[in-house]
Amino acid sequence: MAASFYRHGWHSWSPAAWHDTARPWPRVTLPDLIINADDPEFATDLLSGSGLGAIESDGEVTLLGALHLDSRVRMVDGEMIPLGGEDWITAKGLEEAAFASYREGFCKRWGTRATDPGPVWCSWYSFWGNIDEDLMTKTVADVAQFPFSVFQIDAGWERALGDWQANSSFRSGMPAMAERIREKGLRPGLWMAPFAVHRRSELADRYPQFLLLNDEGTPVRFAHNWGDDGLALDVTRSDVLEWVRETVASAIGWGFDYLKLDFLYAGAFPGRRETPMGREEGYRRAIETVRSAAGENTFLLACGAPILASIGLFDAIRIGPDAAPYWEDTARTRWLGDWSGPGARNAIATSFSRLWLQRAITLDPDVAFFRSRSNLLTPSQRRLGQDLALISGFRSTSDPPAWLDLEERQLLEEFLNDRPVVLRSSSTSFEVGGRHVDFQPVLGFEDRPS
Ligand code: 9PG
Repeated sequence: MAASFYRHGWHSWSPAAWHDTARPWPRVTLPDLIINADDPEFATDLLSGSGLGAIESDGEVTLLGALHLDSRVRMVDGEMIPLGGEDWITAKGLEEAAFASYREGFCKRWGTRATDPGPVWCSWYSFWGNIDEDLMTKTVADVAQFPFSVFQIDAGWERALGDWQANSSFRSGMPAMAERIREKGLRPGLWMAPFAVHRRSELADRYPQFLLLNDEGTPVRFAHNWGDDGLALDVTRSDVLEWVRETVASAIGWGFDYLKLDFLYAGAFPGRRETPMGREEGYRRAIETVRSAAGENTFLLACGAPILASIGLFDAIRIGPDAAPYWEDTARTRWLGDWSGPGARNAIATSFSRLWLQRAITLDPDVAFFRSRSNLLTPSQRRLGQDLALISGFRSTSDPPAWLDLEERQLLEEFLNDRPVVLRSSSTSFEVGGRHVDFQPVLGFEDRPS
């Protein structure tokens, strides 16, 4: 009898964890959360995973993994059943070795691309969508006092999903913003969601034919945010790919050569495609277009992205849900059963469970926090997030230096300069610069107490 099953969520925010098969996987209650949480085609298929599955019993791991895209592993009566495609490999042994051999097999087929961008400052987890050019200009000057490499502007600069032009908060335009970042010695980074479209955008209005439709012929909704429906592009259309190419090229033309591309799972959402093909196959072709429009020297970070289908083309990928300046939103996790929402615990748990992907692609566990201002995380919770960033090697924060007290500034400085020796000491713990860091207490997702 299998003791536990490694459940691999579909995209960045979808939960990944070892799960005791004797217990039911938490059931997601609200359909509106399901559409964000994981692959909607398998929303009710709780003990199944994207691309691979593994069983652990008495310390031995048996892994079943696909070398092609558009595949799934389902647990039935203690057995793993492969769904989709013919090209599977099985690996048996210690956990690390079994996952490494799958990763290597997968990368042989799809490539490897793991680039280190250096430390990143990102505007999301402090200013959220409330950014404007004065705030960003002032913050760049502060951030430049620290050894950051990238200054990345997150959501809030655009007119709408689909309308990728500066809104009225960035009156001088995005080229001027990129210039101000570069003048301070930082690499300009920008957030975009090239496969997502707001219902009320100009794009949806002008080119309704771009939208992915369901069987009833109405546009597919992949999320609901900022008071509007998020609709998906049909990325198998050549006119859509042409538009994607121009959109990415225009950001590069403005002077941004680090792009955080978000809500990418919209490009692989279920729907009726103009050119019938696998959802991930269509996604893969679309991100090939993105890479060719961006050029080889642009750093591309995938977010909200199908994990396996992104390997080899992106430089880095977010491997967990959004971090947050709080530990856990228990209403959403324990009571609704949705572990894909923002929260430090969700971010750490799922990101930790995807560390086996290291070396295939750079792994972004999301920002670490140093501030105590506007933050409910305790110092030890903050430390765990910082340590995970040091383990993954992708170091980022959204803390504005002006929010930090002296001690917090020193901690940030150390984090940015530090390259500690990282050694794995067990399946749930590491030695980070000689300190023992155990993630065991935060891993795994339990259903609400009955
Ligand atoms: C910007 C953010 C940040 C963040 C991303 C992504 O409404 N939603 O369901 C929803 C889900 C995720 C989300 C935002 C909204 O976060 O992960 O880093 O870039 O977008 O909007």
